[in-house]
Amino acid sequence: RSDKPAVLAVMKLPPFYVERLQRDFELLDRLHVTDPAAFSKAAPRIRAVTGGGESLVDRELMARLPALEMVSIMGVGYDKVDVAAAKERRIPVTHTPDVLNDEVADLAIGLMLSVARRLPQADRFVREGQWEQGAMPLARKMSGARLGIVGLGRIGQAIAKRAQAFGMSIAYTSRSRKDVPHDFHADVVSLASNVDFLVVITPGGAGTRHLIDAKVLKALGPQGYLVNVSRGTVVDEAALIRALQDGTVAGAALDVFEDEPRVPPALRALDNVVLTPHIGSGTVQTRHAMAQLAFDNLAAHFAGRALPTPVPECR
Ligand code: 8YV
Repeated sequence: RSDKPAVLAVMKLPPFYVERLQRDFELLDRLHVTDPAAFSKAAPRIRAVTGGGESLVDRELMARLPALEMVSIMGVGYDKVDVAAAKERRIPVTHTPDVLNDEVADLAIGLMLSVARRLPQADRFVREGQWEQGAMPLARKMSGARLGIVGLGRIGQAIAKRAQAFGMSIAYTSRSRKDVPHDFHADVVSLASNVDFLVVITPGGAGTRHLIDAKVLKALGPQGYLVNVSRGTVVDEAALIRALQDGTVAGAALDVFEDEPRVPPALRALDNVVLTPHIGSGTVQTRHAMAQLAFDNLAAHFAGRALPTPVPECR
């Protein structure tokens, strides 16, 4: 047993984050699920928890950690962290905003191009020798099309900046109007009615659950594309599958799903979708930057310094 502060990892962390943590902390790697007996023994001395953007850190887990002082999330989303429960015990929660803005925005643009120009299908078309039977059917243009962004936060604004370079018109809906040169829509149905691409980049959680539902998809229409790089919970997945099957919308590109890593077979069977496994921030450079920032938050707390990036509710 070391005299370093004990930190519980609640998800499988990347090796470079594990290595950095182990220099300064006693890292207990998912002990709460791998070894309940050892976890019960160690729980009274666990002083911090760290995990990813989809990690569950609920009231029940926190109640088992009487010495818990802080939660450091390696991700910008923290919708499965019970921040209210943490605040009741004056336990700060930190996350890793900004370092991944460009990465997620790049993927959103890549997904828009992929679903409109059918890039995965084109790749398969060549690989499967279908080209020998004739040309691929025509796709749809992205440059100059109308983009609607649901959630114009830091990542949403990075997406808008990229889309402007593609000559796209930009409209958005957000909790509040922003000081930006883009058309604001008070609700998502109004936005969906007036765009060709609807890109979802809101936070997850109860407040946005099924924000994109059958009504929104109908408004988006048979030449519209849905792109989701936020959280799977923001989209009513069953309604989306029906809309894709019956042509209510032209297609969808999804990086997040309601029950990751399980993706409904009906969705995986569709030809008018592009599916990626929650890789929004998934590059070496960006995940290293996220790990460094998650570590810096832990180090700051235990050194008694101001936290670099507390979540908005803990500022
Ligand atoms: C995950 C994400 O955090 O940043 C987020 O909110 O969704 C991802 O970047 C990723 O699994 C790294 O933990």
